[in-house]
Amino acid sequence: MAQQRKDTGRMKDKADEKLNTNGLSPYAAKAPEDTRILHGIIRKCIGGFYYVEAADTVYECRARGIFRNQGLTPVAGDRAVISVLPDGKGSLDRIEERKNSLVRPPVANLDYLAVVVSMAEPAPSPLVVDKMLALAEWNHVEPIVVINKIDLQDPVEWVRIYRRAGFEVFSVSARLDKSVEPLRCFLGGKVTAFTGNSGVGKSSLLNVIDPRFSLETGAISQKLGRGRHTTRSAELFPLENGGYIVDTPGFASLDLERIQRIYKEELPYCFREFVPLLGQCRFTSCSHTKEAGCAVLEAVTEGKISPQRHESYKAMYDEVKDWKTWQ
Ligand SMILES: Nc1nc2c(ncn2[C@@H]2O[C@H](COP(=O)(O)OP(=O)(O)O)[C@@H](O)[C@H]2O)c(=O)[nH]1
Ligand SMILES: [Mg+2]
Ligand SMILES: [Zn+2]
Repeated sequence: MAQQRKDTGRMKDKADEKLNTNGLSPYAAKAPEDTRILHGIIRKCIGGFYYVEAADTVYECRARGIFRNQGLTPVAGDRAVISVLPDGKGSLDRIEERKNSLVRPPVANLDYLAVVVSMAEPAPSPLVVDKMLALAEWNHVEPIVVINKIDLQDPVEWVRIYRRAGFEVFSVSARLDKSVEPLRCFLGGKVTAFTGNSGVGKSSLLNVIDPRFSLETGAISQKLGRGRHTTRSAELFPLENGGYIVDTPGFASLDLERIQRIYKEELPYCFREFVPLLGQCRFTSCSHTKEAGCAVLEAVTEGKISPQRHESYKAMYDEVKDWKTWQ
């Protein structure tokens, strides 16, 4: 209550400011005393409206012109300050500085990016997984690895590789509710986006994590067609045990050029198990792909770094090696 009164006061000051400059208060007809200033989180953006959850209510808000002027696009996950008029209409006034953000899906302030991979149907692609993990690292989002469909294939080797590399790993099956329990607990109170190839079971898993989701899975989502599915904007779904989940549509390609440029100088830092070794190679310009005296290659030989991870690194290095930071 005290907070509200204070904020209303600030609003009035703002109105007075305007009054001094153009002689007309923009709030004159809107009873500023009744405008409530609230802090919340953007749940989704649709058709120019922002749906902001604040004080247990979701308000439909229009963004102020200031965002367009600043070239800033608020996205789901943004912490927002809104003002709500007595009729319930809201305006998105400001967003807080972001802790991190992703371009695909457009979402901000993630605690985790859950990279989902299936042990079979479709068979797992190490390169796809490692690219997604690297993109998360590059964007300062903590990645976790979720290995699904363990009812079809033993995940032990994958679990070993990714735990060893330093990731939190969950092996689950959307067909075995109990297997999902540790993951469900882990996600409580956090904001997590799920990503991974189409068909790995993202939507199925989310439906197990929280049955209220009732997301379309498998055949149904295929039938709706790629167009509709991929253009859908990101949305934060609240979890029963606190926090939010973002289900993202599957992607067609993981072309770094189109998604996000990671330069060759930055790439080794996107493989977390390489980081402690960087600076220990014989040559300062070491690309960690073939050089003599490379500390990363030595670690691969000694079995400290997984060859599967290093193969992905080399493939990504090939993709980015000709990009120049000044281009
Ligand atoms: N055997 C098995 N099938 C699964 C599992 N999880 C999902 N599926 C199936 O895999 C297909 C794709 O699942 P879906 O959730 O739509 O994948 P998404 O594209 O990643 O959202 C569907 O036919 C699901 O029934 C699992 O753990 N085990
Ligand atoms: Mg899906
Ligand atoms: Zn090296």
